[in-house]
Amino acid sequence: MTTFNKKIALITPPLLEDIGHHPLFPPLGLAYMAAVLDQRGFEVKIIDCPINRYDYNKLGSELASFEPAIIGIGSMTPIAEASFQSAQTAREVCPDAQIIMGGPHATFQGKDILTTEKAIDLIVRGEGEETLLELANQPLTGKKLCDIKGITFRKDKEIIQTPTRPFIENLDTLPWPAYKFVPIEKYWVQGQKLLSVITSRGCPYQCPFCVASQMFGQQFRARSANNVLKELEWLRNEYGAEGVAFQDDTLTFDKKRATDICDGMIERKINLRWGCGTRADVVTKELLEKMAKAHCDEVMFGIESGCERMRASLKRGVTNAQCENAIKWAKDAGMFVTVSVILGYPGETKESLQETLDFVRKIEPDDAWLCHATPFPGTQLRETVEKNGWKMSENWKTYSTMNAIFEDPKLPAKEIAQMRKQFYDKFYSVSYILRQANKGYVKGNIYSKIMARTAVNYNLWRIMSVFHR
Ligand code: B12
Ligand code: SF4
Repeated sequence: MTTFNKKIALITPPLLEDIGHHPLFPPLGLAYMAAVLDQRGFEVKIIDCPINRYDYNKLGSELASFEPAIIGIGSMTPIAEASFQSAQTAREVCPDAQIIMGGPHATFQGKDILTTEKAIDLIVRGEGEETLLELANQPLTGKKLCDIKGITFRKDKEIIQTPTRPFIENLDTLPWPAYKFVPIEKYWVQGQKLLSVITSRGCPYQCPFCVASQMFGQQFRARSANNVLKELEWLRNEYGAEGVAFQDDTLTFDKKRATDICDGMIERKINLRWGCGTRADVVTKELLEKMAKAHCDEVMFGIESGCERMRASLKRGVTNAQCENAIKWAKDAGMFVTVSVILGYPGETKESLQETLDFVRKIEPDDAWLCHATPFPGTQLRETVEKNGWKMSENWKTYSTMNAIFEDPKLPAKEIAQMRKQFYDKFYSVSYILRQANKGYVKGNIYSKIMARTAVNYNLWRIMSVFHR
């Protein structure tokens, strides 16, 4: 029988020091691939640098002692530089390993990455489970790289892109994420053990600022309610989860399935607090009430604009009235409601921006993410900015949605940033702090607790910056 090195390391790169950080969530994508590889007899190690506070030296020593045959690295655009640096570290300590990069950034930038990043051998595009397994099995099957779908690789001086791999049709066939390889005891939010779950992939909408449908397909592929409920019970019983964050793009796209999940959570007394994101046009009052009954205490709506003209450019197909209704229903049901908004999309004017900010103020969400329109690789937005010949940042670190990335000659980036700041200066008011403190400390909503503190810190920072001018 042929024996070969079956060790595979999967890496989330160390944190970049000079960019803002989100709360850390377990690396679901890596945990899914680890589960598939583990099931097929591979020896897997996830090196989760951010949560362990590993730097490149520690990453190097972890890799050197494991001696993997394959090293897989995840990538999101703002942390691309950390992924590249991780690849260099990996190449230094494991010169013979095959170094693979996957995730949303690599999927759309494969050719450029392979041109400049010599430490990286190969890119996996889109869904990784089946492709990585095929690559891992290569010593056994002898399959040539050009016969493996969904990859981009270097061959002599050429860069070869194989055909796109069909998406996994039945997500119930996937094993649940192998959290046993992740230090999940470290993923606590406000003293609550919060794990991530994803119940669907793919998005039928085509929002021009988003890569969801290019990454995971235009068809909404969903796990069955029963499969999801069993995973929730497993997370609670096996890992002591107290809450879960549903990472679906649009959890309630199929309202019947969402209702079945909620009914199951109630009937089976799953008792996990949870949050999710969705669109205002795929919820009803009844569904939101049921979600609250099933312990949903946070919902995020991508409303994107308050100006109907801009929302049409953003291809949202949702009206202000639908947004207002959904937010009211969710708040009435007792949930913490976040809205996300895109500022400065091509066609935006000072007036449309003001209309959006006024709309957000009017609907009074518990939190508002005001994101600068960001031309991520693979988006139609990037194509538009390129076609218009506008100045655009190529420094991936700036792609956090907190900064303007391109300069629309009709609406200076500086002006957008100023209006954004003015919005937050007013939004995090004393009455906001009192409202969130009441919802958080009296009624027990953890998101409100976090926001009460965030708003206090924001105001302290504003006061301090006056003295430091
Ligand atoms: C959870 C989440 C986060 C979490 C944590 C992410 C984490 N720990 O994985 C937080 C809150 C930190 C976050 C932040 C941001 N996020 Co985010 N996030 C998500 C979300 C909702 C789910 C990710 C997930 O778990 N997916 C499920 C798993 C199964 O998919 P996956 O992670 O992509 O992994 C699969 C493949 O990509 C591939 N793969 C991934 N890594 C690797 C590695 C190898 C070696 C291989 C072979 C394959 C492979 O195989 C995996 C299995 O199929 C996605 C949307 C989505 N539906 O995916 C957006 C998404 C990834 N985020 C996005 C964005 C824009 C951001 C932010 C920039 C902006 C923002 N305001 O939120 C910040 C940037 C953070 C930073 N500093 O880098 C974009 C990515 C765009 C891009 N080019 O990078 C996405 C795709 C949303 C979208 N539709 O536009 N995010
Ligand atoms: S923003 Fe949401 S609805 Fe639009 S394409 Fe992306 S995931 Fe789909």
